Amino acid sequence: CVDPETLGFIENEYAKLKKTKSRMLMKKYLTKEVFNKTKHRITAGGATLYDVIKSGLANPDSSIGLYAPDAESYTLFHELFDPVIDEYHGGFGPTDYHPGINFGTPEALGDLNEWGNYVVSTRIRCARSLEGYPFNPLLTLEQYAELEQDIENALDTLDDDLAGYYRPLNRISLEEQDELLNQHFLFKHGDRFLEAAGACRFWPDGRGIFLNSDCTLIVWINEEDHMRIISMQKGGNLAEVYDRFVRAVTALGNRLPFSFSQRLGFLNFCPTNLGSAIRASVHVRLPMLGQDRNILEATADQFHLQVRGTSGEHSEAKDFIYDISNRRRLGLTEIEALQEIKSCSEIDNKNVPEAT
Ligand code: ADP
Ligand code: CIR
Repeated sequence: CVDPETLGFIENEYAKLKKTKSRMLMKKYLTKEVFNKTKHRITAGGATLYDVIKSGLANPDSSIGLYAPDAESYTLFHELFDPVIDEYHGGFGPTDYHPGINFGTPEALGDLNEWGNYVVSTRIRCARSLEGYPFNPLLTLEQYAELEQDIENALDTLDDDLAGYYRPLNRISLEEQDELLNQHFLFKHGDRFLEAAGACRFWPDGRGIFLNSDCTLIVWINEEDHMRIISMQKGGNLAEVYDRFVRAVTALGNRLPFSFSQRLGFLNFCPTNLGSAIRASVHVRLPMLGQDRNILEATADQFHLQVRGTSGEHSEAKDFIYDISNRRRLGLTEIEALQEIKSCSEIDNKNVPEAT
């Protein structure tokens, strides 16, 4: 049970939240009833309701506004997480179970540019956390170092086209970080949603990036999650990108104990990154549809797709290049998550104006 001082603080923050204008899902589902049920609780690792909602409290423009400081938060604060998860993943009720792992057949996905050169580049990533460790806000400096070492050891075993090397962030100059960011390889620094969630402590220690020799397999360590495993390349060859992704995730999963729950699949820091935790995205130039982002988002929504800008989440589109990806990651298998983006390319290719 939280102490009286913390409880008073949480009640005060909740009163402020009620007066704030925001469409975030955390606010929508943190009703008075849910608040009163959960405000006294604290996980074994020390996470309170305040820790769970503090990113949303600081950023009313959040879309979700909710993070799990540890795996236990998903069950201890289930009255709040369940409806947010249900809405974000497009129908995943409190008694639903994530299906088993099924990577399917990569070759069947083909090339998205079969009908014309619309897709600039293709990227598939998943989030993974390691069992036995909390997520970012509760990690100690020693745990950051342990995680970094264990993951680096596993990365060292990758071979053939997957082989590469790991670079700790604190040994990459700021100029080079900028260059890697502009190439869309490296994560950004100072994300205010993560900062407010308490996820950037000890930065840049414990963080880093692994790149294979042709920069088509990338692994981020301890950014938003313990691991982000990314396969990417120019063009629209979804089959090639996914094949590399599956091989890398499988090889690393054979070496590392990924945090997994029967109900919620792979467990990660943000409730959007559960289940398969896969985001398959294309950078695609949309000079017509992209003129009005609201219309584009409404259109994408019909196909369970999400729109981001050219530099990722919470960014603008440059030269009408948008990042379009599957929105749902939980309640569908890996190959079904890929089908979300694949089937969209098959809708009516003949009527889509070609990029110039
Ligand atoms: P994620 O949560 O998947 O890591 P972000 O929105 O934070 O996504 O984006 C991370 C980086 O990946 C950004 O630099 C973004 O521009 C880049 N990115 C995403 N999709 C693609 C793509 N299809 N091609 C090239 N870069 C991409
Ligand atoms: C937010 O709530 O907007 C941020 N914490 C990020 C949420 C995850 N991203 C997403 O669904 N686009």
